Amino acid sequence: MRPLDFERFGESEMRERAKVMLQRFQSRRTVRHFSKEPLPLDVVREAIQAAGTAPSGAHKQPWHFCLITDPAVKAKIREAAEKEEFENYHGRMNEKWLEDLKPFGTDHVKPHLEEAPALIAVFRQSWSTDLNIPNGRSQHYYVQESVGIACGILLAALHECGIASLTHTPSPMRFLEQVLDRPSNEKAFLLIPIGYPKDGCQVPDIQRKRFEEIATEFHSEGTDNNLKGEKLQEKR
Ligand code: IYR
Repeated sequence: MRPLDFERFGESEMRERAKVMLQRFQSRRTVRHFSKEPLPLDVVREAIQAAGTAPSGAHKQPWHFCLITDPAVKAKIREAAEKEEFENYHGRMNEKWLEDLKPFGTDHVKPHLEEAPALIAVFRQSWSTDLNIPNGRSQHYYVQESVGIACGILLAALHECGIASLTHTPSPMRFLEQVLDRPSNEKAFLLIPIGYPKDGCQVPDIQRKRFEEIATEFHSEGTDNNLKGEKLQEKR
């Protein structure tokens, strides 16, 4: 154990930061049309390093990130992803699912897997090698949760640095383990094309749920915690 380094802000600074923070998050959009322009990879590496700060079960850090710019590897990934996605869009996904996807205009053709200047393939590790323990295998815990959080941080970090991303889930994703020659303890988790949006890039006109729709609060009677927005401002 060592003392925590924690930066404590005054409440007005917290509110200012919260406003700026929320505006930044609200402006993040999933992008499906990328410019071929290359990215500064040092920036991408820092975003991956930020993803690696995610909390994880027993601090096992059960993730691995492959950063791919090689056109030959991207082409292989596109070919394999389109093969799986063809099956998905032509039989594996049911009517309702296809209907739900219509507004997003997706299909099995995935040009972004080659056009995006880089792909990040995220792998989850169900265990790792540790020669200091009897069977040489270190168990991992809450792997899905941990890697999910790391991916959330990755998307936020990329956005913060001005890089657009697409969370792509070709399914099944086993081909990524083969194409990228990953060890047997790793399973593909998410494929994230990244880059700058293509000129004139369009995105679906979606609305995000309001706070009241996504949150329920529980507070005791007669505390400030029961006051919302304007009333709280009045009181202060
Ligand atoms: N994995 C497919 C299908 C797909 C599924 C959902 I749910 C989406 O939100 C988007 C796409 C694809 O990537 O096209």
